Amino acid sequence: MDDTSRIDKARGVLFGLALGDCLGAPFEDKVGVTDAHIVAQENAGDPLTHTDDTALALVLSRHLAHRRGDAREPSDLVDLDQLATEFAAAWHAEPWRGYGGGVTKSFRLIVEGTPWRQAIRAVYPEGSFGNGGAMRVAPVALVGADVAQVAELARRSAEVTHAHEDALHGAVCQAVAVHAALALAPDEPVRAGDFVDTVRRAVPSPLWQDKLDHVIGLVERQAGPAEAAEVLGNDVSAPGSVPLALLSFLRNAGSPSDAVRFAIRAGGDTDTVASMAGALAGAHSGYAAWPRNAVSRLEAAAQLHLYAEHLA
Ligand code: AR6
Ligand code: MG
Repeated sequence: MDDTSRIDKARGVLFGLALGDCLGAPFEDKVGVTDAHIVAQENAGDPLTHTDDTALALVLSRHLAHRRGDAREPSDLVDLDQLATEFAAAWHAEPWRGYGGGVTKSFRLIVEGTPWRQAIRAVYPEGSFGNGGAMRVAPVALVGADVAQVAELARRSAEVTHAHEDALHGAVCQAVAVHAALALAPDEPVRAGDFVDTVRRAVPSPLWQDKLDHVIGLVERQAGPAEAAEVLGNDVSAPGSVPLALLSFLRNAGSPSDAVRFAIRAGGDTDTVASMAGALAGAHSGYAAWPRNAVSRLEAAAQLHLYAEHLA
């Protein structure tokens, strides 16, 4: 792949993540949403305001971009202590972005000086299984050289807030899927079976294997958003949202706007599912496939361009 295509795909990922988040946010937990409602949002004149998903993805992108020069081992790209501090600082600066209840309490403790390992167990002793690790993880797919590196960086980027194994599997699942989508040419069809097999090998857990089997079944019978949400879930947990994002992408491969709309029509945690679906669709189709009017209205457009160039 030449430099221009790499940058176009990196932009596709980050702008897809932000666009899905911004378009999905007004529809959280709404029922009866149609494509017409979403298209009206895409074409509105206002700036598009993002939530915690994009806010933390920007922090992770900046972290990876800064550490790239010094990292001796690939795992050095994520410095756990520093990243925990940076995430907590972003929450502290803008606590109104829509953060989850558990992570809000952990960030407050970290800002007050509690070590992050202790802070993240203070709320849920078993750790959070929320989708917060997965929603922001896509930038690691731009810097990891292979599946093993991407999976390791995904776990490291997630574990500073999410200690539950399912949250870590969720981050790995999303990051490896973005990495696999980046490897396909924009005009190349996505073979769902092969694609899901690549992801499956990275999440060795009975729950996740079962979820991914359902994803394949839903692709095969061309399920719509309502059935997809019923079978896979559409909530703030990692297992209840990451598979739905993957399905939204696979059911609409080659048509990024449709992937985002599918995720939003599935309801529930629409900002996060649409954001993850957007990152996947953008990884496959590239920046050029996103509607110009909508991406130019993204609040963080300038930063997204900058980090995409750095990380590509
Ligand atoms: N036990 C019970 N409930 C839990 C547990 C647990 N171990 N873990 C998570 N939850 P959180 P996130 C529930 O707060 O993952 C935002 O809207 C609990 O209800 O760790 O960063 C984003 O946009 C908790 O509040 O934050 C995403 O949509 C919720 O899961 C989402 O929230 C979220 O976990 C991401 O949240
Ligand atoms: Mg959300």
